[in-house]
Amino acid sequence: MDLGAITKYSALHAKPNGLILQYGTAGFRTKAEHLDHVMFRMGLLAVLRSKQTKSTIGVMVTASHNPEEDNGVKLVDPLGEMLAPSWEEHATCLANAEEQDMQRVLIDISEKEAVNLQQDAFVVIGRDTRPSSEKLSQSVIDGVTVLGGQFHDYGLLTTPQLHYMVYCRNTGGRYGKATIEGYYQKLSKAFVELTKQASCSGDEYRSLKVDCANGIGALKLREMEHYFSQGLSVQLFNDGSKGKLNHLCGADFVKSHQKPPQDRIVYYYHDADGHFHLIDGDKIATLISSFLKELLVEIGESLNIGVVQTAYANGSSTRYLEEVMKVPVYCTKTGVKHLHHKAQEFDIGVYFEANGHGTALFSTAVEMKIKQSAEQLEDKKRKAAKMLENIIDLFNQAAGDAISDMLVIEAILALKGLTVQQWDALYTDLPNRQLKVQVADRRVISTTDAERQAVTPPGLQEAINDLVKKYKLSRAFVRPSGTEDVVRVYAEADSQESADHLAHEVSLAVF
Ligand code: NG1
Repeated sequence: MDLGAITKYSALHAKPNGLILQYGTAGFRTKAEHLDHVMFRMGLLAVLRSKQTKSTIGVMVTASHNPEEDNGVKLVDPLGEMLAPSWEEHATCLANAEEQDMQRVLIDISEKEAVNLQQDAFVVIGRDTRPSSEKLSQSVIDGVTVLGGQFHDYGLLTTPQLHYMVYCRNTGGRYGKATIEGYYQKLSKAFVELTKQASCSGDEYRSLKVDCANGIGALKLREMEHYFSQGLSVQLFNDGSKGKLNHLCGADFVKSHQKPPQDRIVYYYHDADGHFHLIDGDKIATLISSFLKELLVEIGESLNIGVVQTAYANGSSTRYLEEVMKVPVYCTKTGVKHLHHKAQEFDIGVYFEANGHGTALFSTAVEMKIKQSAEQLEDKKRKAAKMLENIIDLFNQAAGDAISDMLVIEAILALKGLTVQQWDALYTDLPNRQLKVQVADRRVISTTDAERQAVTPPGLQEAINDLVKKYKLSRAFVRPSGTEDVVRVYAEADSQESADHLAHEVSLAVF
């Protein structure tokens, strides 16, 4: 380690005195102007993690659904997963070290993790379209180079695309080519193969209107459009040409306000009475897991499928999956890293957060078995195995990916001949309400049981229990957000009015 160079460069990315940040649900997030030092230091940390794992590590500069003025950064581990929890702690320590202590913390981490400093390091970097992102990703690069790491800057990418690149690079190209064309080609080839087998074709192909939240999705979907132009037509809304990022649009806005964006979103419709129907992550998990189960029955394979949700999953979806579809359901803490980890325990793990983040994971043994079946079986069984093989390719198994999920859903709807309304009718959501509450210090609230029970402050859980008892089919919980400075309140009950009242009453109990 060239300590002199680190000190010199660190001073150019100095930490504002006293600023404390935490590596949360999705890395660090706060106002962009407070993040320069964090970016530089995450560049340093990525090099250490790369040396330790002898693998390529990713650094993504984004604050996804947060307001445009915010920014953030997260590290991507070797198989495209989120950073390991012990390294999240190192990230928090490094980001919060005052200037004079930074070197010592860096050395402490290297020693604790037995990092061989002579080992080569390689880091790949991606960023979203926020005005602050380019400069901040330059600070990451400064951190990488000062510790002697090599890097490749992909520039503008969606987060799941960067996860895909990391996964490809660390699996010797078996998963796909680590280029943007490689990503587009892999997904579009699988999509075209799958939809060829749908009974409706030609003029009947579907046309989708996509809410791009005025962000990176617009850019990347536009690049990808011509790869699958046969079979699906997409029209982009909130494409960044006029509106502001995530302002009155985007999945988070639609899910938390339960109303349409100023323009459009993927998967909602208005019924004959003009009512708004959102098809959320829970419905997506249901569609996908039932389709995969049907294919397995067709092939004659009995594999273990599990669905992973969070406490925000609608109670009706959990009941439907368990009781009607007979699929086991598991609940984890919020944040895709927790769901991803749990989903890895199954032959086929389908995980979705209610807000639509998610994907399906297939064990290596399953992938091999299905490949063999697609070659060896006959007729209908072979067709089903081929379909499953393609659908496996269409999922981004490195991370939940809206573009890949959209193509999976479109292919399943086409193959099953289902309309969005028929899909939505699988079960009826219990009315629910989500609220954000501003408190002096959200860390006073701690939780257990996959965030469904509050442990502190004392008395809070008892108060919630008493409120919940007043309503039918009700459930409520509170937890501190890991991405915003708020406490989130969730309530569910037999009517919208009851869900609204319960959420309101619980939010008063939080103060
Ligand atoms: P927090 O702010 O920790 O609730 C939010 C979402 C998560 C996940 C992350 C990352 C809700 C209730 N929470 O986390 O599901 O998407 O952001 O973007 O939607």
